[in-house]
Amino acid sequence: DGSELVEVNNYVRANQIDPNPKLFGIAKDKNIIYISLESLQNFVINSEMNGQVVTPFLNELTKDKDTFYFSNFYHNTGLGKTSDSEFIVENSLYGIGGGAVFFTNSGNTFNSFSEKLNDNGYFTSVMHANNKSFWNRDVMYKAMETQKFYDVDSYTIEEGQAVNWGMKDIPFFEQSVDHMKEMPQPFYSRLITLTNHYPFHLDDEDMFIDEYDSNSGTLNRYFQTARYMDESIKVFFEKLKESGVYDNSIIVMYGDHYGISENHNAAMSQYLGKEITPFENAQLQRVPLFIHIPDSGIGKEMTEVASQVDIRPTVLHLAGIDTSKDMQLGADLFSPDHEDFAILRDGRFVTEDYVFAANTCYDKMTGEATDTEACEPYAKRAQQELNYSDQIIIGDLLRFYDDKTGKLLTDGETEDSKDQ
Ligand code: GP9
Ligand code: MN
Repeated sequence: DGSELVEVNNYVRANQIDPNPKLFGIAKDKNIIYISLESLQNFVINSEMNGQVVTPFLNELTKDKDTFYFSNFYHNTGLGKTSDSEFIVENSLYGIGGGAVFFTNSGNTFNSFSEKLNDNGYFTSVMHANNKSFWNRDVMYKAMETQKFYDVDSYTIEEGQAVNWGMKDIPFFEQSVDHMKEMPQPFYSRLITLTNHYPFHLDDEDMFIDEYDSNSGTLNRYFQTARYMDESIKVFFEKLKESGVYDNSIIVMYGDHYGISENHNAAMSQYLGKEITPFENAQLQRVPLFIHIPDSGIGKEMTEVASQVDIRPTVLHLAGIDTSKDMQLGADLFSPDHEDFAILRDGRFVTEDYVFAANTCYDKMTGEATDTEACEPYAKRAQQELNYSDQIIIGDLLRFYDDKTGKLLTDGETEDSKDQ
């Protein structure tokens, strides 16, 4: 009957922090473009592989005056992979533990990012050149009130423009900009890339660097597809500038989840020149986050520990949209009060000083196991937060929450019954 929501609400309100007043509304009424960077892990950023730069364009952005680059940013995804990352950035909740929330809870009530933007005059969409029902996207997007899904049928795939899972990212981005030119503004669109996906195959003409030389073909090819992704983003920025849409937009790009699993630890260890301990594996769950605000001149590298649940409040605040009544578990990354804390879906977590993995508390500076007690208070909170997220989703608790007023509807009313 919604009474579980009382405790969840108390937790959310107790952890709520104020936005940074200097940045609140800095991107008001601008288009918001999200780019989901398929399988892109942070270890390739500002790195070389056998003397070859892997992500030259993104590397420039890490130093760009209009770009915030978050270098200690973690994904929160579980079995739902890309779809989990979509769920997380839309709702600032975690996916569910044992499956993909896009399949298990697509009938729920949500107070999504898209819904908030709709309410603030935005046209909202997702662009992804795959079958619309993959990951149950068509159904879930309706539940999250995304107004349009530009799926594979919105793209023309010419001879030579598909590889691996489908349409190559470069033509995908080119055609996506053409769609953007037709959209009512301001718009929010989430572009989901595809080429840098396991098993990381490319046509010869798209290989801009050589393969790596480990015993893992997967890791060897990953550097090449990551390099291709970098090129595709460069093309996207160029096209967007030509179209005129760029000047009135902000661009938020994030890695969706890891690309290289633990099955490739030996090869990873060869590349990184160190053993892949549980500590290192947790650190490999970092994905890049870029927030690009054209002509702002305020960009810099941000080193706070953060994760995907933080994107929703951060971007809404940049757009000047209040989230103080929202049932969200992330926090504004620009708030002076943002806490260094990232919770992974499997219960691992990272703080300013510690990494907790394989039931071991690691000292972050040394990577050595330390006293478990140091991690204990955080471990409780990590479990609690994941539990609250699960409760909200499994109990479909947002039915009982009026996000306009912050009122809990615990007496038999629901969001739907109220509107009738
Ligand atoms: C499929 C794409 C890849 O449409 O988003 O999904 P993933 O396997 O990464 O979850
Ligand atoms: Mn993915």
